[in-house]
Parts: sequence; structure tokens; C-alpha cells
Amino acid sequence: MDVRLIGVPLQDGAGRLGCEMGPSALRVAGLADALSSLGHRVTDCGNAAPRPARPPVHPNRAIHHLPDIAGWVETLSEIAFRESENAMPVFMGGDHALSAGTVHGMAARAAARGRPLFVLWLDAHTDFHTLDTTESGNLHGTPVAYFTGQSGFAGYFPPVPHPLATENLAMLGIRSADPAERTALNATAATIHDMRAVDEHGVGVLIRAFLDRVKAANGMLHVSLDVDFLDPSIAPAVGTTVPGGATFREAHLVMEMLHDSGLVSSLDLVELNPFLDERGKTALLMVDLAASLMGRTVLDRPTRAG
Ligand code: Z70
Ligand code: MN
Ligand code: MN
Ligand code: MN
Repeated sequence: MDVRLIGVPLQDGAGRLGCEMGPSALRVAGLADALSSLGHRVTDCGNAAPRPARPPVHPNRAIHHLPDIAGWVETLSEIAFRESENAMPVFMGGDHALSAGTVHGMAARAAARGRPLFVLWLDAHTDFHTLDTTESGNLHGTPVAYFTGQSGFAGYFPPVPHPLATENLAMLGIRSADPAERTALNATAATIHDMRAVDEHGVGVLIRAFLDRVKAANGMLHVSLDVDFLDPSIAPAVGTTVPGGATFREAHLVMEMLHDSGLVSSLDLVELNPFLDERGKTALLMVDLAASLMGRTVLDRPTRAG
């Protein structure tokens, strides 16, 4: 497969600095080599840069960096559309606000192919705030509301001609949702598997049911992997650690099943904050997970000294 790596040094959507270094850390951790050793043709396209945008000032004064994020959304949508024509784009974040753009662009790609888009959101958080409901003002808490076409973004972010149907959205690993997000999500058809569901059923059962639906619909699948999907004990390099996350084994199983499905058309690796890492262990784990999603099995995973 042709794989395009796109660096997204975006940190303005998160509440603390450091995600800007995410693309560099993923490169240093060997993402390109890990994927090319599996037989893929990998091109590192370098880092994207946002286009300047000047949306009006929003009445919610809590919001941080609205013009910067709006510029990123527009650029990233174009890049996702372009790089997915004949290849699989892999976005090296950067905070989760970037997915507002990548999913927007993949929705245009799916529409151009006449196929439905599905999104698998692997995260501790639902990121379903609108510009009106966010209290932290950190826009990495808003991408899912945006790309599913919830109201309140018009005039601030680019228009959404192809909103993701919420019945095509599945979230896994959820263990933190603000009240406004919960209320809004409960009114949608999205599939929300919180950690209780993971504990009760196991990730394998949950993911298989979703993949069966994607396959039956001849869908394209975008996967968005937030570092905080993982338990902080194995993935400390994230600004918003939430206890009780996915284990090493659960996360790898998800990736292996995604690979076996052959359905994944694009991937976000987001929220890695290298400033908070311990000797690169989170960056290395994210690379391992990406490699599992791209076909590495336990028989060819290299042994790594602690
Ligand atoms: C909270 C907020 C969030 C990611 C934290 C947290 C949002 N709901 N998203 N980390 N990826 O501030 O809106
Ligand atoms: Mn700031
Ligand atoms: Mn997130
Ligand atoms: Mn999160």
C-alpha cells in the first residue's frame, strides 16, 4: 500500500503546550521505517502549515485560538482529500482538533467515490462539544461535533457539505464526557462503547460488530487514535491522562482486527505530547500500534530492550 505521512504540528487546540513536537517524536520513534519494513511504500510529506483564517470573534469568550484552528481545518481537509486519492494518509499530530479537518476531507473523498464514510474514535473523551458548549475553550474537545454537522460552527469553521452520519460513528474507550456532550450525543445514533462496555464484552466483540457494519455498507473507514485511549501507565505522554484506559493487549488487538478487515483508509495519531513522555515510550508505543494496524504481527514485532 502507498502510505503518506503528514506531520501536523498543531498544539493550539489542547490546554497545554507540547503537541507541536508530536510529529517529530513519531519520526524519531521510527514510524516510516516501521511501516516500510512491512512492505508499504511510505512517503513522508513533511509538515503541513495552516492557512491564515479570520473568523469573527465568537461570543463564547472561553474559546482559545479559533482563527488558528479554523485555518488548520481548511488546510487539513484539502490535504486529506488530495492524499487519499491513491494512498492512505497517516496524520501525525498534533492535538485532536486536527481531526476536524482530516475527517472533513475524508468525507469529501468518500462522497467522490460514492461510498459511505465511517469513523472509529479511540479516545478517553467524546470531543463532542460545540463552540457554544465548550467550557474549557480547548478546541480539541470539539472535532466530532463539527464533522457530524452539529450546529454552531457555521461562519467560524469551513462549511460541512458532507457531515458524517452519526450512525457511522463508533467511539471506544470513553471514560470522560462533560454533561453537555453526553446530552448531545445521546440524541444521536452514534455507537458509544465506554470502558464499562470494554470490561463487560471485551474489545474484540465490540470492534467486530462495528467492522461487520462497515463491510456490509462497502464503507471507507477513518481511524482516529488519541494517546489517552491508552492507559496512562503505558502512555504517559498526553496532557489529559484519564485512569482506566485500554491496555497494551486491548489496543494491539483493536489494531490487528482493523488490519485484518482491510477497511482502513486513513489514520490520525493524535495528542502525543513528547514533553511529557518517559524516554520516548509513548511515541514508540504509538508507532507499534500503527505498525499493527498496517499488518505487523507478533511474529515479526522486534524485541526491544527496556
Ligand atoms: C474536555 C474539554 C479533551 C482531548 C481532552 C476534554 C477534551 N471535554 N479532548 N483531551 N483529546 O475540555 O472539552
Ligand atoms: Mn493558548
Ligand atoms: Mn481526543
Ligand atoms: Mn482524549
